Amino acid sequence: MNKLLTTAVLALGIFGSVYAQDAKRLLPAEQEVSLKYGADRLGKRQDADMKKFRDNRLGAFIHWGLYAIPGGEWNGKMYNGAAEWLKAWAKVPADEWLTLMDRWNPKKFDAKAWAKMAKKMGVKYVKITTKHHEGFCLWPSKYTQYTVAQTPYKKDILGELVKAYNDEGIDVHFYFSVMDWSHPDYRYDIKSPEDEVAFARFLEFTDNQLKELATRYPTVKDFWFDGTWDASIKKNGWWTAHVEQMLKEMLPGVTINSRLRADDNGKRHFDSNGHLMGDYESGYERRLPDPVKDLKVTRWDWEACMTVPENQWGYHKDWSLSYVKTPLEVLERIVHAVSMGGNMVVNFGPQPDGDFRPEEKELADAIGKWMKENGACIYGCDYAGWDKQAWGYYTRKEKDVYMIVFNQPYSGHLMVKTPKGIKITKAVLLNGKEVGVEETARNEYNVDMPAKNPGAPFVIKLQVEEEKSTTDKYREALT
Ligand code: H76
Repeated sequence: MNKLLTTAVLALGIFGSVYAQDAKRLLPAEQEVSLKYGADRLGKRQDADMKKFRDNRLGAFIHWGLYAIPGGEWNGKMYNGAAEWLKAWAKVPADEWLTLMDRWNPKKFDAKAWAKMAKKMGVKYVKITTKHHEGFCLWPSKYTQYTVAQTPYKKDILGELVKAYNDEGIDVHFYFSVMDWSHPDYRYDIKSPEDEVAFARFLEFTDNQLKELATRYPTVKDFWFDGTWDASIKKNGWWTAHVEQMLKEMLPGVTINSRLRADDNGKRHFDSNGHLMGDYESGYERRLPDPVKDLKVTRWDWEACMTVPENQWGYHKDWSLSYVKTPLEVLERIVHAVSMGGNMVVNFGPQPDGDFRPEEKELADAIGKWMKENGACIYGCDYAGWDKQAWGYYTRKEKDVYMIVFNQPYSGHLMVKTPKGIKITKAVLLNGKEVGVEETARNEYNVDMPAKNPGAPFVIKLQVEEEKSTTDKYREALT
C-alpha cells in the first residue's frame, strides 16, 4: 500500500510540471493549428523584468501632441469626441493639421516638475505617447519632418522626460501608434500591388523609428503599441512578430503589449489557438473585467488604462461635456484592477503650455496621499483567490491578504469567506492596530470595523495560515 502511494506521489512530482503546462492549453496540443507568428509561450513570463512590470501595478499615461493646441475646438466649433482624434472629427487634411507645429511652444514645460508630480502620486511607471495617430513625434526623429525639432520649441521633449522620470526611479514605457495619418505610405488595407509597395515602405519607416527609439532611449522598459487594428496590419501578422523580436533583441527584458500582435491568420491579441501574444493583455481600455465572471484574466498578465472624463486622452478645453470621475472612483478602479491581477494606468492630457490642468493636479495629489498610506495593498500585490464580498476587494502579497473596504456595512461586521484550508489568525490595520476577528462557521469570519472609523476606503491586513493538506501530510510521512 505504502509502496503504491510512493509511486503515485513520485509520478505526480515528475509529471506535475508537464500537466501544469498542458493545463494552460485550450485544445490538446495535437489539435492546435500550427502557426509561424503565434504566441511564443504558454502562461506568464516569470523573469525579473516582467516581475518588475507586474509589481509596479500603478502607472500614469501621458497623451501629449499637437491635438493639445486646439483642445477639441476647430474653427469655432467644439467637438465632444476624443480631443486627440479632432483631426478626424473635423475632417482636417493632414498638411493643414501639421501646421499646428508652428504653434508648438510649451513655455511652462518642466520635465523635472512632471517627474516630481508622478513620484508624489505614487506611480511606478509612466507611459508616454512618443507618436500618436497624427504622426507628430515628441523626439527628433530623423525619418520624418514632423517632430519637435521642427517647432519653435525645438528641444527633445521625450529625452528630457525619460531622464527626469528615471532620475526619480520611475520606469518609462513608450506608447507608439503604428497608424500614422501624416505618412503618405500608410494604408488602411492592401488592395493593389501599389498598396503593397507603399505599405512595405511604411513598415520599413516604422522599423526605423522603433530602432531609433530603442537606440536613443535604451532605458525604456516597455513598448505599448496602438493603431494596429487595420486590415493592412492584420494581413501582415509576420511584421508584428518581427517587431516584437527586433525590440527584444535590442533591449533584453523589454515588455510588449498584446495589441501589437496579429498571427498568421490576422487574429489579434490571442492567436488562433487562444494563446496570448506579446507579454501582457492590453484590451481593457476604459473598462475592467467583471470581478466575478471574468476570473480567467488572472491566468495571464494584463494592464488596463483609463481616462478621467468619459473619453478624453489628449487635452480637451471643456471637461464639462462629459462626466468626470472623482478621485475615489479612480482609486476604486485601481484597486479593482490589482484585485484581479492587473495593472492600472491613469491618463493625463497636459495643456499646450506644458502645465497640467488643475483637476489633474488635484487628482494626482489625492491618489498620492492614499497610496502613501495604503500602497502596501497595491505594489507587488496580486489576485488573492478569495470570493469577492460586497464591502470591496481583496489583494494579496505572499502570506498577507489585504481587504480594501469601499462600502462600510451598517452592521459593523465585514464578512469574509476563506478558501478551503485557509485560516485567519489575525487582522490588523496598516498602522499595526489590531481589529477583532470572529470565526462564525467553517471558513467564515466576521472582521470588525476599526473602533475609530477611518473613512472609506481603508485597508485591513489579514494574517493567514494554511491548514496542511492531505497530500502534504503524505509527503512529510514519506521523507
Ligand atoms: C482609439 C484609440 C486610442 N487608444 C487610446 C489609448 C488613446 O490613445 C486613443 O486615442
